[in-house]
Amino acid sequence: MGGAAGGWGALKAVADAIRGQMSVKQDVIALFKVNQPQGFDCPGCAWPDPQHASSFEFCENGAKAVSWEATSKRTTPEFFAAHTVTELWERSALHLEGEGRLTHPMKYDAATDTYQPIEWETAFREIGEHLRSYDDPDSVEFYTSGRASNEAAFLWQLFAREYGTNNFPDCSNMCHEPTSVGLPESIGVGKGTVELEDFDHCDLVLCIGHNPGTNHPRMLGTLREVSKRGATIVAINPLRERGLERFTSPQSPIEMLSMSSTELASTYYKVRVGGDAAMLKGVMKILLTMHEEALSKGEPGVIDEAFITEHTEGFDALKADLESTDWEHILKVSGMAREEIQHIARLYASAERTIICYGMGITQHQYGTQNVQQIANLLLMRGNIGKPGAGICPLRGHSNVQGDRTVGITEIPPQSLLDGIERVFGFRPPQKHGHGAIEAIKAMRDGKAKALLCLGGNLAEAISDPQVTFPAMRNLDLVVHMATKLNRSHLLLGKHNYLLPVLGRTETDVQATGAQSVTVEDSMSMVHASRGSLDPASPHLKSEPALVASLAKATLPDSVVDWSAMAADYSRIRDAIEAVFPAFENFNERIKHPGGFRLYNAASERVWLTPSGRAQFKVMQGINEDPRSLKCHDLVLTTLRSHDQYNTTLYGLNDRYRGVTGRRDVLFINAEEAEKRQLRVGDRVDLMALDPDGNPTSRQMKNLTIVIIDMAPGSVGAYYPEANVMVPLDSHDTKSGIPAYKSIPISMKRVTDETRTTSSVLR
Ligand SMILES: Nc1nc2c(c(=O)[nH]1)N[C@H]1C(S)=C(S)[C@@H](COP(=O)(O)OP(=O)(O)OC[C@H]3O[C@@H](n4cnc5c(=O)[nH]c(N)nc54)[C@H](O)[C@@H]3O)O[C@H]1N2
Ligand SMILES: Nc1nc2c(c(=O)[nH]1)N[C@H]1C(S)=C(S)[C@@H](COP(=O)(O)OP(=O)(O)OC[C@H]3O[C@@H](n4cnc5c(=O)[nH]c(N)nc54)[C@H](O)[C@@H]3O)O[C@H]1N2
Ligand SMILES: [Mo]
Repeated sequence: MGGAAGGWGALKAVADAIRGQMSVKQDVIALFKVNQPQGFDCPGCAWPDPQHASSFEFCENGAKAVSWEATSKRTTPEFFAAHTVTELWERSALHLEGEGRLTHPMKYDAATDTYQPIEWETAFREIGEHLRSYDDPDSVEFYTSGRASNEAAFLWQLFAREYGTNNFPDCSNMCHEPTSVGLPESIGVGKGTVELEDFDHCDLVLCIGHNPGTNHPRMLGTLREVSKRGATIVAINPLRERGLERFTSPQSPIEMLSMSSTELASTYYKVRVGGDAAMLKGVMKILLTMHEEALSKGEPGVIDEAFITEHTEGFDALKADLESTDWEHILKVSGMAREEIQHIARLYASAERTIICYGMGITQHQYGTQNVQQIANLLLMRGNIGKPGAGICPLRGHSNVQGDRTVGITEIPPQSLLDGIERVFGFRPPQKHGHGAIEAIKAMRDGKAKALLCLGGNLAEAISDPQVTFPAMRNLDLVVHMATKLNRSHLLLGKHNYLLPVLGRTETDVQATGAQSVTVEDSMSMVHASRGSLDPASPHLKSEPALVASLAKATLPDSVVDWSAMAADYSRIRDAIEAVFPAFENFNERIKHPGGFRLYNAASERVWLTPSGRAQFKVMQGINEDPRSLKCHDLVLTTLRSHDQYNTTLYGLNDRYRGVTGRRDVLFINAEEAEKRQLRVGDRVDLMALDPDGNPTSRQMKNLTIVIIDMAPGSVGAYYPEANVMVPLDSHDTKSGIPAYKSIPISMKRVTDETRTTSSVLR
């Protein structure tokens, strides 16, 4: 611990990761082409690239993601022949993916309990036959993880819709769904409104509930520039995250050599887990008071009344809600002092241009959608949307999770999408809403779902409640995974199981008309091309678009879509995307421009695509983000990513900035809370999840080791995905359905020698 984020430590960490996973020659070529005009899009995160970057933007975790994919290790048919699925199930996530890239299409053989190689054509034919045998297309679930390119995702949704369903559970349901649901109601678009350039002009950046040092490391470069320019950065997070405090830039030789670093957040506030809405309401309440006081002294007010009158609706209702919220309640739920909230309000009131960035700390709550809307309220109060240097900035997760939504991966299809598909392809897609991730698991649990097809990801481990999810998946008739590496989802067997290997971003993709590029959309609506340069991990791999097209052809013999033509030439897929979505006008031309192009974002232009044509202040009932845990009590558990992980992919067992090495079986807690319970570093505890009445349930995490960390009172943290055993399937946002991964009421018990059991978490 102790040092700044980035710097030499980051370089060493990359070197360590690379040594284990790939040969040096390839890595140099690969890394230098990441996020370059001619290179491939970094699979690490969705932070945009500076438009005119001529040199390679270094990022430790991007380099890890690339080396993980470009590894020389292989999970071959020989490997599968040597290990039964029962045996593999006992292995950790680290060891499953650690075997390297999948090389052959495989089918599960129950007699030997192993995956066996299968010819591609046989696999397609069999899967097609299974899919045609089901009476109800809504008994099939089409899952998408956010690495899929626009081209793959577009074909995927087209296939599912021609097959007859809108069942699109996807990783977005577990990630930024509150943004996709909340922001359209507030500002008429379900995306962020800022561009990278806005960071050159802002006076204030509020970073709420995200951890860029680990999850969006390239953002630190941007924050560093903001800080050097003298603008203010405020972090609001239950945990003091090293990466948000200071940063040594690997791009800056001077900082590297002098071992100095740039201070990032000038102020760091530790909000209680689940206390953001209370904090935001507190800030807005103070703004109201400041405004009245200023006006009474004849000074200009701090609320932008002209903007509110011209552009918005609902301000009076918001005001009434804020006035009726009492301070005692705000301070209790936020865990912050009134002076701290006042300080944030003053900084905000004196900044001409403010950007608010947020991540999973805001979205993954029972009121995640309302949380997002409180952020929009705060920005709208001072006209901070739709002007340079200001706006809302949700940090998307997977590198193309936003693009997948844009090109049609949604269980709630808008009319324009359905009309577009009918206009272009001549078939009428189903209108009925389909399943999101939670609904899909419930359909499997209840025996209503027959088949699950996954375009990437690791749904079983990513979603809440493995106690329900694992057996639910074993109920299926057909399971098809398209993946780069082996993970636990692939070992949850239905009756018929196929594991199909795909090309990764880093690899060349050659189809009938030659080498292909795909496209992705970053967090700021920039769409650009991505072209791999490494040799494929195996000659038997298929690209995702080609694989989806083959599945569609095998399933829909009377299809009206020319799948072969699109798979042979991805520019034909882009033509189709453009025809369905007018925002992609001139698509193939515009991606030739280095850096790509920005999709039209109405809210950025102060055009509000809400029913009334105005931005909406949205009132949230109460201030507790997790109303079902209102009765609680002392401790709320949040779930976190370590520095050595990419979602359910574990690169290793270290969490460098938080000072954890070699293990994941830890519980983060602050010194005072530990002391209250007479716990010291290294002591062991069992956690019990509480029901809404505060009674312990059978959901437990056993034998976690105490790690003392600078963290808000009443808050504790453990790692995702292990902590998902603590989250019931029905604990989710009432509006968007996102699992409430980030506020789990718990109690804990010290482990003594008599009560000690083995931890299920890696150590
Ligand atoms: N290296 C790496 N990069 C990644 C990923 C990865 O796993 N590894 N995952 C990708 C994906 S899919 C996503 S969605 C993003 C995730 O990126 P983040 O949004 O940064 O994700 P998390 O690590 O889940 O949590 C973020 C922060 O929320 C804080 N937090 C927890 N509970 C609360 C709360 O109640 N309130 C507030 N204000 N804060 C809280 C935690 O302390 C933590 O610092 O990153 C993407 N990039
Ligand atoms: N408790 C808790 N749970 C959470 C979260 C949390 O913060 N806390 N975060 C949630 C979030 S934000 C998300 S996004 C989800 C993540 O959910 P997912 O997106 O489903 O999960 P990943 O772990 O990203 O998926 C990893 C797998 O993707 C496959 N893969 C990798 N690259 C490719 C590729 O290029 N193509 C294909 N076809 N496959 C590929 C590999 O086989 C790898 O094993 O988890 C959610 N779950
Ligand atoms: Mo995510």
